[in-house]
Amino acid sequence: MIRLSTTEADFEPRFAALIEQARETTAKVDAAVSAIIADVRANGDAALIDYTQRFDRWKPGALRITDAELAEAEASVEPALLEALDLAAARIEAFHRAQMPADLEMKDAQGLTLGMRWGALDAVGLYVPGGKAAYPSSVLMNAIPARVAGVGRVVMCVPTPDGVTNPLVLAAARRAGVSELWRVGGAQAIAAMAWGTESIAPVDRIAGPGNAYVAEAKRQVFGRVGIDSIAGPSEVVVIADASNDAAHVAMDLMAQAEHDEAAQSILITDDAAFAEAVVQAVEQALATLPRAGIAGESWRRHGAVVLVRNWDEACELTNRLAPEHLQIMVDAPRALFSRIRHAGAAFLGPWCPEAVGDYVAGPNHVLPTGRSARYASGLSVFDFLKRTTWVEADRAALEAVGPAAVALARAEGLTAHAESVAQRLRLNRPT
Ligand code: HSO
Ligand code: ZN
Repeated sequence: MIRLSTTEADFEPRFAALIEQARETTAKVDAAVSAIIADVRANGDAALIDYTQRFDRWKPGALRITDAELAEAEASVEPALLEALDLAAARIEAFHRAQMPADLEMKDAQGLTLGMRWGALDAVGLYVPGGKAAYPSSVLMNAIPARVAGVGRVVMCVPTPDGVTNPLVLAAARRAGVSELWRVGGAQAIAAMAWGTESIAPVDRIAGPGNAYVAEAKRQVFGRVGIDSIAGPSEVVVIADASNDAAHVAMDLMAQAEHDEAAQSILITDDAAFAEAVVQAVEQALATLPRAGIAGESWRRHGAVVLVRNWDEACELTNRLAPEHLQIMVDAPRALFSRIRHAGAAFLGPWCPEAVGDYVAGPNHVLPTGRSARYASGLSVFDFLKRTTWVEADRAALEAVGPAAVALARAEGLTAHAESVAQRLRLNRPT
């Protein structure tokens, strides 16, 4: 963890170094991944079964997870947990429904009618990691926006290490309206969804997090299908004044840190004593947290406490960090938020820990990491929609705008373009 203060002479280079700090060690797996994709394309289901035997250490009888298996998995989950899933699913659905955009139609002064129509993708594939990052909450966050957008076929692939699937992941898939579930993981799952096999029909877009192999596979199938962003390690910036409870702020920082050794938690405050109280509270939290190994490593390697003179500085530094998550715990948090231009998701006030957004608030928890909030946004219904624009013109409208099109087409040397307009207008041909 580093301590920075904007009053120090070397603040700028140290803050710049914090921003540039490399947090992900991406293994070089491109050759291995292209071999897997080629194998799946050539051998289909047989390749999928082969890789499951090799990587998940068991031989699946059938690749598809049946409705009966889903029901059985769900029956094994505690009712209180199913209720929590239901509450989360309902809230996520309501917020994403409210995002649905309206079509556009306008008639302009020249008499053309112009429009833009939204439509859903036909089929999407969701990748859900197995192992330590098998989050049921992420199943809801990926699948619900797709369903709300109107996607007809939502396919999900999930690895089954040693033949075991997390029943809560399956229960979440059922609630989120996933239409097909396949016990296939890794780069081979991405290849199967992009290219199709005998049993898995190809999809149009693939979303969802995964390990280095999955991320590389998504890169390699991009173009054949659309993909969502490639997620990096999680991060949070907490802007807090001294009126806050240091232990609460410390736990907010640790909530992010416990995701991954490469996660990053940063506190920005205007009070030196409060900063030290939070640092101490972090040490206390680390003494008790079951994931202290991961969280402590993240905090030591990438954590930071930044002391600022005022909230103007806090806003400027936050905009430079463009964090995935931002908590604003000061008086009148909305006023400060209005000056933030780059953040994936913001949580306002002392009663709004980021974890509430991870599970039950309603907005998506799949968010831009690694400063990509400068140009990207969190997952939403827009990831599963596309636009078709349209134009309607009658003779009068074509007479109004056609001559300019003819002039431009002739200037570009594209005679058929020019003629397709000119003949309709019965203009004179060029000699
Ligand atoms: N904070 C993570 C999402 C998550 N947290 C899932 C808990 N489960 C990335 O936004
Ligand atoms: Zn989280």
